[in-house]
Amino acid sequence: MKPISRVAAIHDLSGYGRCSLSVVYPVLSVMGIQCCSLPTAYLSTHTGFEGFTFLDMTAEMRPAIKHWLQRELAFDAVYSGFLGSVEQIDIVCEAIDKFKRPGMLSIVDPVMGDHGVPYRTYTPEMCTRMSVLAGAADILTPNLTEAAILLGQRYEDRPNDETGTMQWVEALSKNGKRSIVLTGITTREGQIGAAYYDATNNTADIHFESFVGQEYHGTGDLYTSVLLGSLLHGLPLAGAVRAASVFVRDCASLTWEEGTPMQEGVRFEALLWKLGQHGLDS
Ligand code: PXL
Repeated sequence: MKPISRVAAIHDLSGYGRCSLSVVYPVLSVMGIQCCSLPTAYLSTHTGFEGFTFLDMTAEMRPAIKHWLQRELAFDAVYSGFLGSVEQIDIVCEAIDKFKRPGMLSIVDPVMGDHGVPYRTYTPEMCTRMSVLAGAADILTPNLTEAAILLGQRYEDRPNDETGTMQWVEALSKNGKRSIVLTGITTREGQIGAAYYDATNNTADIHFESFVGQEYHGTGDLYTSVLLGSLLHGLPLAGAVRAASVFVRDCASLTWEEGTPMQEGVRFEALLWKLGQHGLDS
């Protein structure tokens, strides 16, 4: 049997609302991957609900990393998402640096906002500094809002055709130095796409799936978790993009049919078994 892959997952824990660790953990686990969490914050719900509580975990993070290093834990990937303070950007950079070893993947989801609007806890300083963390990533998975912030462009000036989209992907890749998966591409009627560049084999394309109903909270976390799980199972980036796109489409479709409100996130639980098949196959 293949040795188990292990991921250091640096995200918030939102008690209610299906995002971040509440999504990352089940997805990686069902894919047969060990998930070790380093929570950036605890929130009663994600930031899309009124009145959420927010406990910043910054003070706990360096001691936790130190302990992991003392234990000589080795990770196949360091995977970061929603961060709770500007200092955490440096902490994640340090973690990537300290856990770096041949074959270790750093995958950074530069979570900052959606539809041109930063999330409520993200300060302008955090958004500016996020480009430092992006610089440490082997794979960066922004949506169009985050891509605009990283490129210093206005969201209103986002590309509206495939040529322009690929120019943004190229600019994000810093001359082909890192792989990019740019999500939420809506250049085709009734479809949603992910534009990608694979720095390991210099290939780029856009993968489209049918767009069902509406967008849901936490789909970015679901998407990147399936992407990472697939990569750790040995799929090339193109195959991982396909796997993540198909799974998120299936979950969104089920959620739409059930009429679940968008704040609740996508109903992935009912379909997790599909990812389990993938884990057992390899
Ligand atoms: O899915 C991104 C995300 C992660 N964590 C928190 C959020 C959001 C998006 O709203 O609020 C707390």
